Amino acid sequence: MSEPKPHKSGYAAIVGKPNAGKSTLMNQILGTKLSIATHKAQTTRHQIVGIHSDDESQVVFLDTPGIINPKYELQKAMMRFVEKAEKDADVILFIVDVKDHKIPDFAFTELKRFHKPVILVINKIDTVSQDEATKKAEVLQSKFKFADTVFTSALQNEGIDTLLSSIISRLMPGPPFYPKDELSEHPVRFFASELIREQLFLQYHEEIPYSATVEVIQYEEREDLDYINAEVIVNRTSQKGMIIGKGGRAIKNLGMESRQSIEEFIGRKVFLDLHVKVREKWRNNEQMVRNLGYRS
Ligand SMILES: Nc1nc2c(ncn2[C@@H]2O[C@H](COP(=O)(O)OP(=O)(O)OP(=O)(O)O)[C@@H](O)[C@H]2O)c(=O)[nH]1
Ligand SMILES: [Mg+2]
Repeated sequence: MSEPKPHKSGYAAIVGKPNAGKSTLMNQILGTKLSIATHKAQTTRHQIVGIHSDDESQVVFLDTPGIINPKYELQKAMMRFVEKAEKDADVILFIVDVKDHKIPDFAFTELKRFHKPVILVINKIDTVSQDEATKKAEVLQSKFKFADTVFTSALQNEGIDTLLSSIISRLMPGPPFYPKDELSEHPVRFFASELIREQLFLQYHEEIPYSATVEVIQYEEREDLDYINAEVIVNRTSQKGMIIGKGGRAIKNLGMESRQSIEEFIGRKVFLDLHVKVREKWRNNEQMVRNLGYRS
């Protein structure tokens, strides 16, 4: 009789440029929408933990903000999350949009610092021919010694199983870090604030989503519903009016869509009390950025 395989566990950091599909990929692996994902770049601002378990393994995924050259304190905090995830990881997934021809050299310099196995994930293969995807991989392979290359469409669930096997094959034997039925470690109020932020990205334009953040002031599980009191915080007074909109129409819509998506996420009725507050230049203030939950 053959020996049973030892249980394996470890951390996998998902890194790459904004909009490469990191959050969509993690959601697809987990089979649930845990990390907000939109068509706009820089949607993710934190390190989002997503846990994939089966009988023989547990992979703790760390979704991260897209790698950028930070210009203000919020972006600096976002890059600290990326660095922390890379430090904590056993395996790094470097995800690239197959159509993105501008991968900066500093991305490879960063990867080299950690001396960890890096899997190249060529994503969005549904948008190009196979030939084009292969060529893209060859160009990137000439710049860094990847442990493996996997082709995926996070959106259409292609290549996901292959990627998972590649990650697990690189993990060491070890017990699970979390109970096997756990999907994440963030409190429900965090997800509520993220889902409101997702609606800010979907419903507002230009600087607004990038200037705003959301703070849940009160979260109360009542008998019949969850009561949530949340604040949308903006950078400048003029942005407050834009969030509210003519006759309060915009914020009404924001509240309605946010409530529905939170209800879908928690599977319970929600009462959402939403307000707007101005905190002058919060984005540029290290202390305020930290106090608003962006600390690693
Ligand atoms: N066609 C196609 N689109 C994809 C694929 N994966 C992700 N997308 C889309 O790309 C956009 C960005 O996806 P996200 O998952 O938010 O990307 P991200 O890398 O997490 O972005 P940031 O959090 O901003 O760094 C969304 O509109 C996704 O639907 C894919 O495989 N194919
Ligand atoms: Mg993301």
